Amino acid sequence: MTYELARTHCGNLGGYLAFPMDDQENSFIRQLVKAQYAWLGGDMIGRNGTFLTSGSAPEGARPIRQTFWNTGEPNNPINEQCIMMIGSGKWNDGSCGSSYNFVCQFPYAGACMWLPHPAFHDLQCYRKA
Ligand SMILES: [Ca+2]
Repeated sequence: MTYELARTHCGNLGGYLAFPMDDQENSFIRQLVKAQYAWLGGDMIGRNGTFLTSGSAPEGARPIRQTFWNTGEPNNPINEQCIMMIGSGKWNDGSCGSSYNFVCQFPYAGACMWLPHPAFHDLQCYRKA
């Protein structure tokens, strides 16, 4: 899905597009998406060059504490305003309209029991500790 569709989809499930706030969470999401590209819940849409978390989290948009940009990234604030994880677990600023896998994060226990949703087999579940 595109970034916005992934974000909306996670919201409709009662969660939000997962965003790692530290190395442990980044490694965890990397394990879920394996070597595939995946959207993370961070973007600079409507902002002037500042990446924040997506704002779909219960806390709203938050500053990004720790970044894991790949070498040379972020490199395109005009056309690449959404954060994605590449296979290595590093981040890239990607084009928001591109379709990638994604991980939904849920702020409550038990959310993963019926996931992945059969209609969205790319969807992974991340139950926040
Ligand atoms: Ca880029």
